[in-house]
Amino acid sequence: MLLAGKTVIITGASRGIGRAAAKECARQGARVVIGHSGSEQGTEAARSLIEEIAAFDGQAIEVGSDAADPDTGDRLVAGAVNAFGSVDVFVNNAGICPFHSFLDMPREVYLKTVNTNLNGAYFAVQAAANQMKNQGKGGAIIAVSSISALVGGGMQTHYTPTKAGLHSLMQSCAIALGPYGIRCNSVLPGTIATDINKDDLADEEKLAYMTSRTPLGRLGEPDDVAGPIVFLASDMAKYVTGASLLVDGGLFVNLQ
Ligand code: NAD
Ligand code: RM4
Repeated sequence: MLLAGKTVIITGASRGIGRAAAKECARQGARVVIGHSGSEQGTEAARSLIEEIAAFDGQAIEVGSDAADPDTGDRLVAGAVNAFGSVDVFVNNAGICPFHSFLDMPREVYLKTVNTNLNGAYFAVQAAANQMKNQGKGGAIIAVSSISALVGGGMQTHYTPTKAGLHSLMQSCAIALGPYGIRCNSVLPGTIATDINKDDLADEEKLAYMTSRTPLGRLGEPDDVAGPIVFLASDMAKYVTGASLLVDGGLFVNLQ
């Protein structure tokens, strides 16, 4: 029960990495706020997650609000405070990666990616941090960045800068929020099989290539990222701030 008594907000928690993290946080005793886009599909998925969590006597609520909207952070914090009375952990996970070539990148695809992955995240982190500061007992903020914060990627010129941005945001927020006991870290997943890359990895050659580049010999699963998120959220990591944790099966270090 590493997170007993804590309230955890996770954005993009209706599926993929966010869903696995939400479930593990609840298993570890946290009360969870499931952030999702507010679409019909997102709402349905969030409700099914609440049921899964309730099945082991965990507590969760859902808040639907577009991650790109600068007001979403305020809505998530209000939802958490109304339901559970506090915000102790904020996990910024929502993200998109509509794979596209650079020279003909449509402006709207670029702007949607940056607004969803980074601009909305900035204001959400700010909202969560202000709530934690006002509570006066510290907290933990975790950004789901990526291995792509450190290296470039084909068809990802719009995406990798957002992941580098989140990584950098956590470093600077660690300085800004350290005096309030609020720790800020990022996890850098490698290639995790989820909806975000389902089409990209439907190409069997690409799938075999990414798998062969990974020393642990397999792609990641959402659950592989949940433990590291719980660790950074928990008091086990009480002196860890401004750090980033690769969760990539060794992909990053595998030059040759
Ligand atoms: P996913 O597509 O399964 O999940 C993305 C989540 O973000 C979903 O819950 C989705 O509803 C939510 N989301 C998307 N747009 C949103 C919006 N406008 N408003 C609110 N929510 C929105 O993919 P995933 O792999 O679980 O991605 C989660 C995070 O992990 C992303 O930030 C992604 O960049 C990051 N990541 C993924 C991988 C990977 O290989 N899968 C690797 C590194 C980092
Ligand atoms: C990650 C990384 C993965 C890719 C996903 C979409 O950050 O680049 O390889 O599949 O994004």
